[in-house]
Amino acid sequence: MYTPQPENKFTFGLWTVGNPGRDPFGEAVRHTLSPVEIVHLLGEVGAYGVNFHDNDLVPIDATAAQRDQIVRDFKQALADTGLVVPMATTNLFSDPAFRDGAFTSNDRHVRAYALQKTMNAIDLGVELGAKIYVFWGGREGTETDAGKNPITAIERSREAMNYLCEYVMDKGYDLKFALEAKPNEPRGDIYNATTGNMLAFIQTLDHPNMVGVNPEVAHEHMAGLNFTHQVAQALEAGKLFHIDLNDQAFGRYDQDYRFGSVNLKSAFFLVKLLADNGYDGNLHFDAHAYRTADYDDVKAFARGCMRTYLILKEKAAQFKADGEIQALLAEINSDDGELTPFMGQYSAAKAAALRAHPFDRAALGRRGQPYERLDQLTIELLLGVR
Ligand code: GCO
Ligand code: MN
Ligand code: MN
Repeated sequence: MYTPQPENKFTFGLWTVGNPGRDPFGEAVRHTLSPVEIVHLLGEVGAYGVNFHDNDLVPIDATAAQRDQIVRDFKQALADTGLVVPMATTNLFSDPAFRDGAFTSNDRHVRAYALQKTMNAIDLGVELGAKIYVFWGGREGTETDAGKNPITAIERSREAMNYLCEYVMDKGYDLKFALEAKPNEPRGDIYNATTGNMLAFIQTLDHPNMVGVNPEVAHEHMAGLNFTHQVAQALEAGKLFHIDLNDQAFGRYDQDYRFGSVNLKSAFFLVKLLADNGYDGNLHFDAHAYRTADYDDVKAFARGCMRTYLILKEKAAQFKADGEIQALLAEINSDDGELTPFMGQYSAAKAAALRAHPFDRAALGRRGQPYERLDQLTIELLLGVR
């Protein structure tokens, strides 16, 4: 049953299952896997695709000849396993050069280097088949606002995005950008902290149609937000180009847990939203196995992400087919149609009719909604007793 299929478009980054378990308090606990080994591991667990930062694949100091050899080996691993590369991205946060950000750095040389590095990384991603290019501004932020002007930061971000959109057009690449927000970590504060910020920012770009968002569960939870609502706004705007799935307890450090492992109910509403609205993009698990895991347990982690998604998808279908739940929803949304003619598209005549309509405000306030019953049915469905 819950076996991942290519059409599910489940993907993992090289940096996810390949994470050796280093954290700010301790060293790596797992040996480092090569990109080729990671592709084989992902093939074994049934993933559809593998994503990477430029330097997950090609070390930052590699020579041109080393790069070509690495890319050849990687392509061979893709051919051997049937995996594809749907998304690529740039590491603009690990190297010390980016300690004060990349596109928003106060140092023009760093900003220019970030553009150069990204153009190279775009070429690499496109060569391997990527159609989506993610921008996560890991170090685009501050610890103190004394040193950086937040308005200048917005202007610099816009200049970089416009430049890179033009680069993609100039090269004739079939590539879209997906901007990923995060409120903090590794910086004290990161600019464009939420998906909502990103959606507003995109509309100010020269080529807004090329640019959408890549919301991540953990990032919106770190900001204390309802992830499903953030994703709904992106979907409604036609801007959900990619999604990063993982899990995260509210109020904690950046945890990157297995999808659905902490907030099962919100994970259900997310999967339901994506299913109900026909999202057919990649489902990328940007998560890490517990530091206690060995590579067998890492495989269990990866399988668990996909399995939970598929189980929740089945639960969403069950929700739709559940007579009692649907009857309650029909009751909740019942409408006698009486006021339809006064609403929708404005006209002076409608407004006049609406203003003349007598409302029984007290009666409106007496009407309750059976949300307790509906929510309990949802919980019982999730607990498997319906
Ligand atoms: C994080 C981010 C990253 C990005 C990745 C792709 O919290 O570190 O989620 O994993 O998604 O850099 O751009
Ligand atoms: Mn993250
Ligand atoms: Mn992410």
